[in-house]
Amino acid sequence: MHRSAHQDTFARDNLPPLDQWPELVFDLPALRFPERMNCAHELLDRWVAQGQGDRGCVIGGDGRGGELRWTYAELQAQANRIANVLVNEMGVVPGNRVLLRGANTPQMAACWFAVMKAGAIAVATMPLLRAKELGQVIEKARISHALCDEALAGELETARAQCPVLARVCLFRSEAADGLEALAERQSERFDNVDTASDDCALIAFTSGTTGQPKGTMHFHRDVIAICRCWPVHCLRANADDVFIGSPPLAFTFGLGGLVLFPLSVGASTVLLEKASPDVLLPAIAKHRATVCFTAPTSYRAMAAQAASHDLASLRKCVSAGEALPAATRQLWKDATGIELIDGIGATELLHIFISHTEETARPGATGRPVPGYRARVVDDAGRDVPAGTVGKLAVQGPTGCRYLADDRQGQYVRHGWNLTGDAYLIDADGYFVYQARTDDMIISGGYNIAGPEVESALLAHPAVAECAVVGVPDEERGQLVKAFVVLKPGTAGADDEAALVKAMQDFVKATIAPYKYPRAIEFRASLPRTETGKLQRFRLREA
Ligand code: 3UK
Repeated sequence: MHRSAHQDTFARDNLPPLDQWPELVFDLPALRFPERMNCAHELLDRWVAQGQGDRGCVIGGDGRGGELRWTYAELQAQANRIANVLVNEMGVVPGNRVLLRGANTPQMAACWFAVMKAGAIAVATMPLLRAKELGQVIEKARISHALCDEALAGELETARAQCPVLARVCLFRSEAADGLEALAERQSERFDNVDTASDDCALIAFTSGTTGQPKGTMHFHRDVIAICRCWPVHCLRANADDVFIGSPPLAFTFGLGGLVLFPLSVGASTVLLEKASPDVLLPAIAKHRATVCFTAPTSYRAMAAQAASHDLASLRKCVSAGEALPAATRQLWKDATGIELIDGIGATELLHIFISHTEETARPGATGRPVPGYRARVVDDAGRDVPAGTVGKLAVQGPTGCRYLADDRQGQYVRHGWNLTGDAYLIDADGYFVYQARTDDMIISGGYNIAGPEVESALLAHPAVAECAVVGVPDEERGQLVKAFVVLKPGTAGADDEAALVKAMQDFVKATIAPYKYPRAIEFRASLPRTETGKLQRFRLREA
């Protein structure tokens, strides 16, 4: 490791032992990193230094119902002022952890860059987290400072009462005399970035995992740049004229990459929306003439149904991640907009997407092939490659990889130097990786292995199905029974005769995939339980 710029050595002290790290591979010329590197320079300051400071950079709400539009120079000035507040007013020293809490806004992005510039470590948290969960994160990452959107201050104040380690909180998007805007106003718009080592920790991202204590994943300055040089360059292929937009929170690395890092890495602009449900995202795409969209499969499905009433002609690239993309959803979006979705599997542990494809190489039902810079295999329990067409565990290596902050579960995610994502996959005859299920979501019924998402894909093609989830529920005779939870489209004909609808859906599935996979039980629901990152919470349906 290189000489750290961190005075507070907590992050380095709590990395997993080296022999538990995944093997890191830097196989592309673009992945040879210098010893010193601050990612804020690469993504933000560099453009201003190159005379591009007047280019549009970030657009979003100002917190008072108006709109902010910052150029690269303006975002830099704001980030510099906030970095000065962190250092001069709040006493942040390099290596301190700074909690960031807010909806997606320009000011939230400025705070993130300020933390990078100050050589501190950003811990962005999901807006919906409650005091109890915030407290776990604060304790686990020993967070001493926080920048928090005033609108979300309540839960943080409650958490703080239980967490003496959190010494200083400053509220942003605030009119208060001691609010961040007032403090930043008094600071210089110049700041000399802390000269971090490329392997100094830049962020700790907590997993959106649904069970147990949250896990913090540690990523370095060079990791932030590494992800910008892999998937965006080889799969997304955006450019400086693009306008990015989308829904994932910046606290979710899918959102951080897609809505901040990737646009800025190519000199493009980005629209940050505080709320980005399908009914908000659609008009926002039209209003901002957005060209690149990031959201989850279910959001594309919902937007496809309403696409005709919006002008989406500006869109040229649409990215789906977070959950498997059903072939039916890919088709719906293509029919509605003419756009072939780019699917990609990413993980918080690997920071971003590692298997994906371009529009030209998209294959319905498959996630794609390893992104240049990454390698992937499908292995059995002993870590040996399984033959093509056989389901096994996905194993990945690349320039980024899993390093849990002081966590025994490191050994579960990293085995023999490979990251095991917890996904069951197969590789088809052409080398495409085909998602099956989360390994713990595979259904074993009557001796058959059944992947819930495959049954979901089949059901989703039924005209009455808006959303669905398929899980295994305990069954005396079969071990597990395939059960579907279905949300009907509004105004479905025949919805009053449930038995007939169930039978029709079962027959529909049997006609599309192997009949033994059909859902023997179907329950209708008004909605399905999801995480803030849009993931289906299958465990909650199994418990029900
Ligand atoms: C699942 C997918 C099938 C898969 C993420 C893009 O989702 C992200 O990170 P998380 O840590 O979850 C990781 C897990 O989510 N998954 C994600 N994408 C897909 N399954 N097809 C997909 N396209 O189980 C994976 O192990 O929340 C996604 C970028 C950054 C991310 N953090």
